[in-house]
Amino acid sequence: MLRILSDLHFRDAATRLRRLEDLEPLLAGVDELWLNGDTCDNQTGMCAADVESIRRFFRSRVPVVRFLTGNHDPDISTDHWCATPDGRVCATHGDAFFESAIPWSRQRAILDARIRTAMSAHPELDANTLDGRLALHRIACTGLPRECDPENPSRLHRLRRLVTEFWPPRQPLAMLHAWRSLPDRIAAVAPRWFPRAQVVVTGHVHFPKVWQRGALTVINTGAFTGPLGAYVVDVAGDRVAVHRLKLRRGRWQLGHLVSETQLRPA
Ligand SMILES: [Mn+2]
Repeated sequence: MLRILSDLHFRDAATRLRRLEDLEPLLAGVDELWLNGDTCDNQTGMCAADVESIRRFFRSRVPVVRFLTGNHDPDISTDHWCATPDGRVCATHGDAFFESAIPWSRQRAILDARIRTAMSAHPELDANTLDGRLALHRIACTGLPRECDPENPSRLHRLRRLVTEFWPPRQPLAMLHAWRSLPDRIAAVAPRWFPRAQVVVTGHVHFPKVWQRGALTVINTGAFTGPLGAYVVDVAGDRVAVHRLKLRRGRWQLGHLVSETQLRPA
């Protein structure tokens, strides 16, 4: 069985994932695991050995682990998206569907400038292709310092973070707009970017939800931070199941079934 998780934001003061060991109930019996970006924030206060210990944790428990990059861990690997061998299920963190990568961010202007710089430095990267867009975003996000220290657990700092995320109000509005427009954005590029996909899985916007757009199912797995919680996606044979994740006695487990998709023959 293939399992897909995203946005663990491990070590972030705002994540509900306290210890990686708390994920163990979700790793038992899994043949392949895709961690679909923002597994951690490796651009702020994390050394290479810290990231390596995260990799080791998952690799010692699951036979095949793919660490897909996100905007907060843009160089955790060189895998920016992946697909099952038949191409019917595809996953990428989600920033590729937005020209500005993180349109709701306070750092959007800085990020836009960094993306433009990356485009002039790498004219061979075409922002209209999946690989080109993702490569440009990863170059722009690598080394981008955060405004706040994600690991600082003090109340005052977390309050400051909350303010930087929700003020000015343009930000929460842009976040809502990004979330609402996500399935249509994916449906618009899927024929070119994921031509055989029946299911596209993303994270990034931190709002868990399943949408149907014609024959395409779009799944957002939410996040371990924030109030809205997370989904997990399981692919076994022709069945794609989405469950809510719940924390029970400090351990992460499958909650109720949210949706089920039967894949058509490839
Ligand atoms: Mn995230």
